[in-house]
Amino acid sequence: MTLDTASLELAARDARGLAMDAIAKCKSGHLGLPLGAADIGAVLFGAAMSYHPAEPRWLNRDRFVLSAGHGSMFLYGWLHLAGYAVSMDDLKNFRQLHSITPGHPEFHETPGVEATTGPLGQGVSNAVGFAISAKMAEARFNTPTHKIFDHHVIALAGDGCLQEGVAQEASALAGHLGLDNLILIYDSNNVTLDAMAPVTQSEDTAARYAAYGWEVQQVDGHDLHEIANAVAKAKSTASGKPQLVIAKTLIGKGIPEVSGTNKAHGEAGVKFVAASRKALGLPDETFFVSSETRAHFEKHRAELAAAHAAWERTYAAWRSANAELAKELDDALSGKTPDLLAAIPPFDPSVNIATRKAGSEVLQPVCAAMPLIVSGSADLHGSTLNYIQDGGDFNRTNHSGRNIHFGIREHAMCGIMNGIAYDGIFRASGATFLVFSDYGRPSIRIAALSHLPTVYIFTHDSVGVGEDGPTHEPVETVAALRAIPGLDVIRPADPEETAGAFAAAFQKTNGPTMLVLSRQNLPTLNQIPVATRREGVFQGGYIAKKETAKLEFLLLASGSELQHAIKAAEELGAGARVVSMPCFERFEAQSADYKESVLPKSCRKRVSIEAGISDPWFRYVGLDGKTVAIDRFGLSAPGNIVMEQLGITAAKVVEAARSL
Ligand SMILES: Cc1ncc(C[n+]2csc(CCOP(=O)(O)OP(=O)(O)O)c2C)c(N)n1
Repeated sequence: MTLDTASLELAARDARGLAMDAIAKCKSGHLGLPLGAADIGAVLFGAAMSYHPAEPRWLNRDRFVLSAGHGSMFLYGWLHLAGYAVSMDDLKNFRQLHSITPGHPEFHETPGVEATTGPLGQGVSNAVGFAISAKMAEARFNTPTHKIFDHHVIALAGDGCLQEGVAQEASALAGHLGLDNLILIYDSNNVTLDAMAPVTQSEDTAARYAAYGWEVQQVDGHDLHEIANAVAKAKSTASGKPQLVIAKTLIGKGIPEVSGTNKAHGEAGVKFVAASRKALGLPDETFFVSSETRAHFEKHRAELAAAHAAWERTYAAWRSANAELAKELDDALSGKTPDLLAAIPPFDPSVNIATRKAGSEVLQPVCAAMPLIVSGSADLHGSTLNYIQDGGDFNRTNHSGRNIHFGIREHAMCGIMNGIAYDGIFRASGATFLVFSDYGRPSIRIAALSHLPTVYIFTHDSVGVGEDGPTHEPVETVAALRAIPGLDVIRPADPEETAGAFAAAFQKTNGPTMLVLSRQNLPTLNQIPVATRREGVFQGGYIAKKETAKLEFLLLASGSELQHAIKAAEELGAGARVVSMPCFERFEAQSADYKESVLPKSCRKRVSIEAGISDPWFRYVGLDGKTVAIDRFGLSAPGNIVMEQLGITAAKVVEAARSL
């Protein structure tokens, strides 16, 4: 690659200036990375990466993930210079209300931002997800005549990201899967936040990644040629290995008073900005970009546009030769989903099966109707039962497989699912035991924040797990998940509610859904019509058994406890109504009239039953009502005995109702 080093050096200087000015203006942010990694940015955006600013979501662009999200001004500065719709005013509004330049990069907010990053390590797992998505897209959509996907995924991560467990899990899996389309650039500056990095790390990162099965290069992160050569080599590798480029950098380069130390990390360098700008040769005018830098990017954009246009021709030819595949891709990108309930046959009413088993049966027609769903498990497919029967396994030699074996890496699984979802082509679902959702929670939270339509098929949902005991019995878990804004938590009661739950989850395109499924068998609730159970889930709460006299009691339940509420209502008599509440979030989204029709305010004698902590239910039972719940950890014994011991019975509901 011939490199216009003079222009790129100037561009790096201008990017440093923009970061200094934006951070000085708002008096907050992180100077260290944007200054230290400016030369890397110049090579990536000014020469090495393939992208098209006029179409930020161009299908075959190289994906760039700033895993070290605290260095957000790095990304905003380079997106601006590259020609994305990030204006100088946007840079001036860094970290201000409703700006498109928020404190940390947020997906959906800024053109060119591929992922929400800031919680360290997440971006590395996202990048692995992007790389898996790319491999799957190549396998599914490329043909011998037309290659429409052949892009790379490039992530920039610091010491903090690489220290995090999620990155370690994801990196190990990337090596195992041989994701040679992934390039991780390690901004190795020997500094973290509190101190110099050696205070907290002494491992040999090159050896660690080599041991994971990566190819490792080391460069001077300020030498444009070295960086460019390393990226070019990484892009053209035939090793079948993911690529780590360790770039040795000076954090805060350009502000000598703080550079190379942990003082450079945040905004401490701001007070030296005026002198530093001068020393870099920047004029007094702030938010300055030289005409040479503008000219460089104009020329570069024209080259990129030519490459994009060439790809467009291939793409058009591919579309006309592969109408069905093109429609499949269009539907995926536009979030079009079929009517899934119509695709799921009704269950035999005589079965008594666990909702995880019902889920397994529902998943098959759902995946037939939506061919781009992928389903993974953290080494528990045998228990979570979310294996796509005719889907094959995704592995280093089969990129068409729809079942992903994540290994015992729950956090990485959830982060990788986010990466697949950011890419927007495949629908990511993943599974483990519900109690281990805590291991993936940071990524689940980001899926909700970023409106990603990920689907978690998490089983073994209560103390009904039984013999494995309290370590494996969720008690506070469902409540804690309900606390995440935008996450639909659906806990179905029987096979037909499970059908509704899966359909609702995969038809939702603007946020994640947690399916909470039982390990133990449950009765099929045939006294409620099939359509009521299925469609009731979409509304989140519905009348499962209507009173036949004046309304006296409202009994609310979710999942495996709905059977007890129904039994209790039979004992309490004609004035008792049972409300199934599989999903609080969906119920809250209904109209006030609908909610009132299900839970009339006039009825204050309310009892809830759920095999979990009582807290979430006070919202519905109010000050006058009672909860039948488990406000302690579980027990190691057969599940039915644990339930009985902890008072999750119809008798307790009757007792609570009669005490009101
Ligand atoms: C999960 C998580 N923990 C803590 C933080 C707070 N934090 C932000 S940056 C940082 C230090 C990062 O060090 P490094 O990756 O080396 O970045 P650099 O100092 O080079 O900018 C910390 C602890 C965070 N953003 N995410």
